[in-house]
Amino acid sequence: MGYIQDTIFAPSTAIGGAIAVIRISGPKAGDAEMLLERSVTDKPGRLLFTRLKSGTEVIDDVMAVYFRGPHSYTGEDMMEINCHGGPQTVQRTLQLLSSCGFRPAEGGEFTRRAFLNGKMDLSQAEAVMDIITADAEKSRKIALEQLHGSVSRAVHSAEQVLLDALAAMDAAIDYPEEVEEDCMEELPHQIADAKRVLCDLIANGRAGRVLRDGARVVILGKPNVGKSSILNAFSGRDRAIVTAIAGTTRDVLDEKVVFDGVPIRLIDTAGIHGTDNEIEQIGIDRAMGEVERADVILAVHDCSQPLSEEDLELIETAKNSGREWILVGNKCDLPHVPDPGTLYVSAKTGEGLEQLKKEITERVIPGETEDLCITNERHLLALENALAAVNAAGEGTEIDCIATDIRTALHHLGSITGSDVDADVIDRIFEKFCVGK
Ligand SMILES: Nc1nc2c(ncn2[C@@H]2O[C@H](COP(=O)(O)OP(=O)(O)OP(=O)(O)O)[C@@H](O)[C@H]2O)c(=O)[nH]1
Ligand SMILES: [Mg+2]
Repeated sequence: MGYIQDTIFAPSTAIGGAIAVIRISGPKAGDAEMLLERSVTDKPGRLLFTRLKSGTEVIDDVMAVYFRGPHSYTGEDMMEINCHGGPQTVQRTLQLLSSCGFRPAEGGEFTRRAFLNGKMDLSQAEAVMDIITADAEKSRKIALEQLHGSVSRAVHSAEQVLLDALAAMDAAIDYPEEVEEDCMEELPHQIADAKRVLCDLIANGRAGRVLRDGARVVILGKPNVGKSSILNAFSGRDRAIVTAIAGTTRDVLDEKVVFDGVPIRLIDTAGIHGTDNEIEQIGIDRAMGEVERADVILAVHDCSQPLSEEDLELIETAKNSGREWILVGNKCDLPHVPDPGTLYVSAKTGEGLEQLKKEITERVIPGETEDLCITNERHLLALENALAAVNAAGEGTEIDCIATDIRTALHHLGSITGSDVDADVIDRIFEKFCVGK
C-alpha cells in the first residue's frame, strides 16, 4: 500500500489547448497550495483565482480547486490547477509540482486509485476510458450508463441468483439430515434461473460489443467490382486507391465510420480470384481471414456484368460463413437486370448507399440499443466462463462439487466488477488508460 501513499500529478488535458488542467492526488495534495498566492484548502470544492509562483517569480495566473478526500474523484485529497495551456507554462508547473516531492502519475493512475478506494468498481473504471474513446453517439451513451453502474447492476442480479443457490447448499452441507432434500429439489430451478440470466446477458453482450469496438463490416468481391469505391463513398474521402485495373487493392484497409450513431469499421479487401501472383495471393488470404472476424459481409458484384463463377463462389462463401451478409450489386448507374434479392448501389453516383447503410445498421444491432448494457469483450468472456461453470453445476450430482462450480461462476462474475480479480488483470486494464485520467 506504500505505493498509494505517494502524491501524484499529471496534466489531464491534451497539449495545445488554451487551458491545461493539472491534477494532483494523494495525502499531500493540499501542500501544492504553497505554490499558490492564496489558500485553497480552506475552501474545498471552490474554484478560486490565484497565481502560481516559484519563490517570488509569478509563473502564471491560474484557477485552482481543492477537494478533500473522500469527496473527490480518487477518494483522496486532490487539487486541480487550471493554468494556461502553452507548453512552457505547463512544463514549469509540472516542474514545480515535482519539486514539491510529488510523482508524475502513470496512465490511468487517478482512476485506478478511485477503484482501489472504492469510489467505483472495475466495470465503471473501464467505462471511463470508453467514454473518452467513444467516437459514436450510441457508444458514448452506453459508456456513460456503464459509468453510472449499469454493468454492475446486471452482474449483481446474476450474482444474487447464484448466492441464493449457494446459501441453500451451504445449509444442506452443514445440516445434511434436515435440509438436503429441500435444497436438492430447489436446486435445478435455481440453476435454470442462473442460466437464463447469464444467457440473456451474454446475448446482450454479443449485440452490445459492437458499440464499443465498432462492427466489422467486410467488403468482399472479385477484383474491380468497386469495393474500394464503396469504402471511399462511405468515408467521404479518398481512403483507398481506386483504378480501372483489376487487383488494385492488395492489403486489408480499415476505415472508421459512424452509421446512425453506431461505430462501424469498414474493411476493404483485395479482390478475390484465382491468381499466381504471390503478393495478390497474400492479400486474398488476408481477405478470407477477415471473413472469419466479420460482423457483416458485403458480398459485392458488378451488376452491369452477368454473375460469373467467381461471383457465385463468393456468394457461397458469404452464405456459409455463419455471419450476417448482404448481397450488393454495385455500378447500378450502368444498365443492369434487377434481381429482387440484391441491394443495388452505385459508389459513383451514391444511389442506394443510404439504403445499404440502413441494412448494415439493422444487421449490426437488430433490436433496441436502449436495452444493451454489456459492451466490453472482457465482461462478455467472464459471463461465458460463468455460464460454463453454471452448466457444469447443472450436470453435477455431488452437492460439494455443485457448490464449487457455483463458486467458480461467482468468481468469474466478480472479475467483472473487480470484487474478485487478479492484480495482473487490473494492471492490464489500466495500462491502456491515458495519463491524467
Ligand atoms: N460506373 C461505375 N463505375 C464504378 C463504380 N464503382 C467503381 N467503379 C469503377 O470500377 C473500377 C474499379 O473500382 P475499385 O473501387 O478500384 O474496385 P475494387 O473492387 O476495389 O477493385 P480491386 O481493388 O482491384 O479488387 C474503377 O474504374 C471505378 O471507377 C460505380 O458505381 N459505377
Ligand atoms: Mg480495391
